[in-house]
Amino acid sequence: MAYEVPPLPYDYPALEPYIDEETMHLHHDKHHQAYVTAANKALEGTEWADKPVEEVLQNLQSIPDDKRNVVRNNAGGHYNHSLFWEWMSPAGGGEPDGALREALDAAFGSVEDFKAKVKAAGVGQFGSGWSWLVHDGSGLAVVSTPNQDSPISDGKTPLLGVDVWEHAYYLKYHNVRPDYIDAWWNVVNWPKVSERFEAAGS
Ligand code: MN3
Repeated sequence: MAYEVPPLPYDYPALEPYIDEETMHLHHDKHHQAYVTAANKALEGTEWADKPVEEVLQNLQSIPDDKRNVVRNNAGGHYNHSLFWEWMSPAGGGEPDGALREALDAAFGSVEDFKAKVKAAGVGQFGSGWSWLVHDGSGLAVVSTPNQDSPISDGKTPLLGVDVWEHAYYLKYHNVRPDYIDAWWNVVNWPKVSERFEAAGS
């Protein structure tokens, strides 16, 4: 079945004032839709057309040469954004707790240190990309990727990701990516991060 943009799990203005309504409309309805449309077009008629997007991204080397880049970018865009909407919530913010908090403290020293690392990776990503908390099979790590490259293609499980493409913040934060990342923590859906952390078998 062709991919579809999942509905937002909250209303477009729900993340105000941190993420503005117009950005959410453009980001979800236009940008995410464009990735889905292009991914479906590229995969149509191939053996990968009906595969879960995770499986496609874990097997990019098997995608036909003439389609690999467009699939990497657009199936990646679909997967990353489908998660991104769920990593935010109008009830978000605050602090992680439970096993996730213990693991963040153990891996990074403190939640504050962890946030600083995610911010540094996001600010340091030249051009478009993402900053991530991943489980890399042995433990937690913060990594960045360019474009729509997803950690899942490198055998890592993304537990949390912040989109640092200009389309994610430019209307409200203009060129000031660090302010966007600082504000973004106010909408982070920690229970969703915990759920993925526990599912990663940590
Ligand atoms: Mn985006």
